[in-house]
Amino acid sequence: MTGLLPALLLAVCFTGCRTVVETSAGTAIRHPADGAVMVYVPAGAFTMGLSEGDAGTVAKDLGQDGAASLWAWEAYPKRVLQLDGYFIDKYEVTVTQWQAYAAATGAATPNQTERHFDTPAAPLIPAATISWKQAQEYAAWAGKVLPSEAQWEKAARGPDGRLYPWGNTAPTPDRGHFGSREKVPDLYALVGSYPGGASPYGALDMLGNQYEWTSEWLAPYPGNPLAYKMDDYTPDMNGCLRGGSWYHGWVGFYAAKRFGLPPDETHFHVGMRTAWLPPRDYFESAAFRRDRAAAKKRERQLARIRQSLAE
Ligand SMILES: [Ca+2]
Repeated sequence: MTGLLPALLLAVCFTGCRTVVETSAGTAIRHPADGAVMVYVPAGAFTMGLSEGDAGTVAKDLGQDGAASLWAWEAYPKRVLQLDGYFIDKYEVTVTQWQAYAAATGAATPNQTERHFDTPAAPLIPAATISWKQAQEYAAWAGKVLPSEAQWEKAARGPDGRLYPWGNTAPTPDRGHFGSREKVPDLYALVGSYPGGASPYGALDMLGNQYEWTSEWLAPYPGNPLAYKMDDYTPDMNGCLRGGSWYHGWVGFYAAKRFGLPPDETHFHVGMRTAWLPPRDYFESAAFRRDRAAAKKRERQLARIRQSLAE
């Protein structure tokens, strides 16, 4: 059967030898429900979390005194997990997407988002001031989910245990909306402004710009020898966010970074992105071909918008 499939499709044999057809890493689609460009993260193993050695390296890279300054104990231990394949938004959810959602459902519009509805930059402005519940409701409306922590982290760092989306070199200003170690930026950036920070799947702004809600409560990972350090703020007290933010600066710009906020709390540097598990047979369907073509078209539109804003 493999020989009959288009080149982009791969037949993969998993446990029990159920043959699953999927596409290659980073293949982009446009999701028909919310118009998001999404990239594919293939099934398979990835390395999650940090060793204490990794944490020391990250602390040095980020100019921090040590792993404790990063609260890096939240990311212990380092281990290998298996995940099914999924799509994840290439960009943080934007004001234009939130506007369509609000128009379709009557959902509340965060003030910070509403202010930007009419600007030409709206398709590139990250939606902000979103609570955990609002993020969950948006994802459900689109027929998607918030990424689990593992899905978020694999999308950010790929299968090979790298510390940052681009590899193992310290963050630099071309990799994300980081500001400097001495001064954070004054505001978010337009989504996708830092192609040099792309993850192995092409996802952008995984580090920096807005914080991104996951589907999970912040809790110690199984086997964490320093789990007691999280006793005061876990379990089921804080929803977990990922990726650091432009406002919180250089303590958060590593792929394994975790952060928590109470479910009802949000801030101007809190946004989201969604994940989607395609139905069985999606990759052999006309819908897949349609969504892939739509992604190419949408990327050209976004490039034109970006260019016109720069002129
Ligand atoms: Ca982000």
